[in-house]
This record gives sequence, structure tokens and C-alpha cells, in this order.
Amino acid sequence: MPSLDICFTPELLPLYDLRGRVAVVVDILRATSSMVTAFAAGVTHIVPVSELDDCRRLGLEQGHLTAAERDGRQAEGFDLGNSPFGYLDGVVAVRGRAVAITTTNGTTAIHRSLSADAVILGAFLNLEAVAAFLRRTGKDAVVVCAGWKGKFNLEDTVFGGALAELLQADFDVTSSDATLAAHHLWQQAKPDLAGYLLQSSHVRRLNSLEANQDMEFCVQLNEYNLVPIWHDGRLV
Ligand code: 3SL
Repeated sequence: MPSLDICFTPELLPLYDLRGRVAVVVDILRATSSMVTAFAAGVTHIVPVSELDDCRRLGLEQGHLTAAERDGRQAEGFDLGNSPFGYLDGVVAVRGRAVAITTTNGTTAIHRSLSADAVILGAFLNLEAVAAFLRRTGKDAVVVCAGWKGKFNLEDTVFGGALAELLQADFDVTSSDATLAAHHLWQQAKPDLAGYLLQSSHVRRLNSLEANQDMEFCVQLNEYNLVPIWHDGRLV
């Protein structure tokens, strides 16, 4: 039976051998939720980059839309920030466009997971689609939580627990203490996920930036039946 493990922050990745496994990169607030939404809104592909300059360059040289976030805010001079609503509100036309994106934690977590056999993006918005992908693939999987500047966060961990619950018939979800702990947290969170996450430091941070509607959007379950996957240097 394949196993599901959870890496609580990218800083812990050196302790995980991703070779032969699927990495499910998750940044519920908000990078992977926004990227899943971007694909649902018709974006063709996404190039995650670490630096603002690389993002700007892809915009200038290859005509990508540019999305950039630092400390929760849209960086100046870019088309989009990191709100999922940026792909939905019609202010910027996104259908048929490619997007270059840089965020504080999410894009770095993707790059640090590239030794995996496959890298996919997870969010509550595509939770069931991710579970179906992993069942089909049948390989060991690791949820890579983006965390916040190297530290543990609640929302990505709780996502790992929700995934463990969905996969418990087909995957070993009890051998790793990390997965067990995440599953326990999910039991606490699931009756009122948005209410539970009000405790989280990033929700407080977003609230202070008046981005509270983003949290409510990002905790919706199974809005989109799609799984972004890394292929040839981009997410498709
Ligand atoms: O760190 C990230 O990648 C972002 O998701 C953080 S924020 O939600 O845009 O503040």
C-alpha cells in the first residue's frame, strides 16, 4: 500500500527523499489556491519564479501576465497579486494567457520539491481531484506545506489531514506521526473550517490587509476538478 507523509515546512525537505514519490505542494493561503483558480479561469500555464525580477522579465520578454506578492500585498508594477479573485473579477483578462508568478512561500516550495517524480498543486478547492490523482498514480506521496517563512502553519497542515482522511482506504496514513497529527487537526477543523482557521497567524495577517474574503474563498471544498502538474519547467 502506498503511503502519505506530510512535510510541515520546506525547511524540513532535506529530511524527505522525494524521489519516486509524488509531491503535493500546498499553500492554502493563498498561492496554490490562487493557481488552481487561475487554471479554472482559463490560464494556459504558470511559471513560478522566486524573484520579482524574473517575474518582470517573463512579462516583458515573453508576454506573460505577471503576478507578484510580498508580505501579503501585490508588489508594485505587476498585473496581479496573489488573490484568487484576481483571476475571477474580470479586471485583468486571464483566459488564454500564461502567468509568471512569485510569492513569499508557495513558489519557493514548488521549486524545492522538483526532485519528486511528479509535482502537483493541492488546495481545498481541488481536494477531491488531488485524492483521485494520487489513487490513480498509486505512488507514495508527500504533502509539502509551504508554511510561512520556514515555519509551520495551520492551514496547510489541516489540508494534509483532510487528504489523509480521503485516502485512508487506499494509502497508509498511520505510519507517519506528521500525517497522524495533521489528521487529528483536521478532525477539529472540519465542522467549521473557516472558523477554525480564524486562529491561524496568516488569517490574522490577511485580515489586517483586508483580504478576509480570500480566506473564505480558499476554504471551499472541491470547487474545481483539476490538478495543476509540473511539466517542462512550468505548471500546466
Ligand atoms: O507565501 C505565499 O506564497 C503566499 O501565498 C502568501 S499570501 O497569502 O499571498 O500572503
